[in-house]
Amino acid sequence: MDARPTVLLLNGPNLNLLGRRDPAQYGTTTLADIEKRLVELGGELGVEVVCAQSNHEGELVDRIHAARDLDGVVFNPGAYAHTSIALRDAIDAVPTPCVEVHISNVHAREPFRHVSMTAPVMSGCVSGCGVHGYELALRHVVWLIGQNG
Ligand code: DHK
Repeated sequence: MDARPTVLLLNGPNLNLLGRRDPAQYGTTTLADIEKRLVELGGELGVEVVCAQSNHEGELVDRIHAARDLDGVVFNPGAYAHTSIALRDAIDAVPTPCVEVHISNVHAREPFRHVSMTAPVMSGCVSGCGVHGYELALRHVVWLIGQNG
């Protein structure tokens, strides 16, 4: 039986296109590469990383609700970070620590990206560190699990 804590790596809309989408902003690493690396890093840090991506707000809400039974979440909500009160409320409703990731520096981009609906209910935020931000977020989630456990 696997008693390791479980962390969900969740990616929102358009992040399935990573590697092909606007490489100047998001780089050339694919989502499959990121997921593989996080599963590997999770192994090194003693957690199991499970991965999901959806382009649909309601499905992301359902994934966050289901994360109630998990130990942590690393979440890039994509554009929904800037618009979704539903996702904000879902994260707020679930006690599992959730860390927000943005690959790009959203504060250096268009004004509509400067606001995050979800950030105030997150256990931390990483923005502008490229895909390395996912690793930073996972390390922070694992640290939080250690604090809470
Ligand atoms: C990803 C997106 O899809 C955008 O809508 C956000 C974020 C930024 C990122 O940097 O990972 O504005």
